[in-house]
Amino acid sequence: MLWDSLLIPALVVLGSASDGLARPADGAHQSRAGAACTDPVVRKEWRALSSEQQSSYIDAVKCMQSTPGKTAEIYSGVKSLYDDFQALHISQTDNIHWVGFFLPWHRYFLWLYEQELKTGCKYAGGVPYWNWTLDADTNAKFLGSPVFDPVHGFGGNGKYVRDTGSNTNRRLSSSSGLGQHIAMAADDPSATGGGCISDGPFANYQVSMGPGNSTKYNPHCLVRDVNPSFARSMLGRAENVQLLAQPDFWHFTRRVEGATLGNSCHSAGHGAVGGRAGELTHDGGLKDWDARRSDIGGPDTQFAYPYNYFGTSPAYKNVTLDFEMNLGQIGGMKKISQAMDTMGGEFCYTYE
Ligand SMILES: [Cu+2]
Repeated sequence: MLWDSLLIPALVVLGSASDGLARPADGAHQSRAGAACTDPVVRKEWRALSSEQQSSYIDAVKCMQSTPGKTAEIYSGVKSLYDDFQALHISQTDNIHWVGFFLPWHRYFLWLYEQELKTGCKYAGGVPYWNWTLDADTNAKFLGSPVFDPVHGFGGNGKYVRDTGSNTNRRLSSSSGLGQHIAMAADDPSATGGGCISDGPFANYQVSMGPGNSTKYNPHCLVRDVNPSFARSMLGRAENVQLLAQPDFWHFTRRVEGATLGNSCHSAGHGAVGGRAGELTHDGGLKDWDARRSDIGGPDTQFAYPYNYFGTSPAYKNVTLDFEMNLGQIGGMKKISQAMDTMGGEFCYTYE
């Protein structure tokens, strides 16, 4: 299982430093459509990076957060390049989850973010990812994950806030079903934080938009609410084995998102870290490659069959490889077929 971690609105994105990755100066590793991808960018697990590489990545994220964005005329909340991506995700939130293109959309989204790190913040290399199965064995281990390290990571938990039942810090106050879904976990009595974070490189970061689906400017502190019990339930090795045992893409993506809006590694990624807001995506591997690269399935409409979250008959079609995904002003329209191969089309990256 290859994991990449993208924590969009209020958290931080794991991406990478490339100091240790020798790349041709001419950028030949970048695949253009039709060009062979012979020297892919390597996305590495956070703890596989040197401390210099970790710092280099954190610096690049801070650069994204302090460089003017490109979509401020469309979204009043956009103040930075980082906000461009928050706004893009917010604007698409109710279209891109519990659909057949959940994973390819987020794959493209993360790749666009990786490209902006390079072009906007002089950063080369791949976004790091978080293999949370290494941390989800025990509560102590999860709370002590290197990802939360205040010096060599993204900083730790928010201050503890008692859940009074109306505390918005403990509830992802979204109007969508997704928000309600995550709130189930965020109300868990084993939640340990919920308040503004107070350490690490993003302690004073002001989140520009949200909570929920608003793209209006609403600066507020960055909140985390680490929930190790929730993490252990869906982010451990046992669930990973189950994910990889799925027979095809459709079964796999349903399990990633939660087939009946129950817990899943997707919701656990939100609920075990974010509290009020957070986002995680995954690149998965199932069958042999030839079968996998053309295997897609699921509805084009959020919460349509088999989820039927709002009833049994929303109008929908099943997606095919020709389905066009909306990556907004940053990425435009992309066919699912363009997102099936991390070393084909515009993509040229791999994981280790
Ligand atoms: Cu998402």
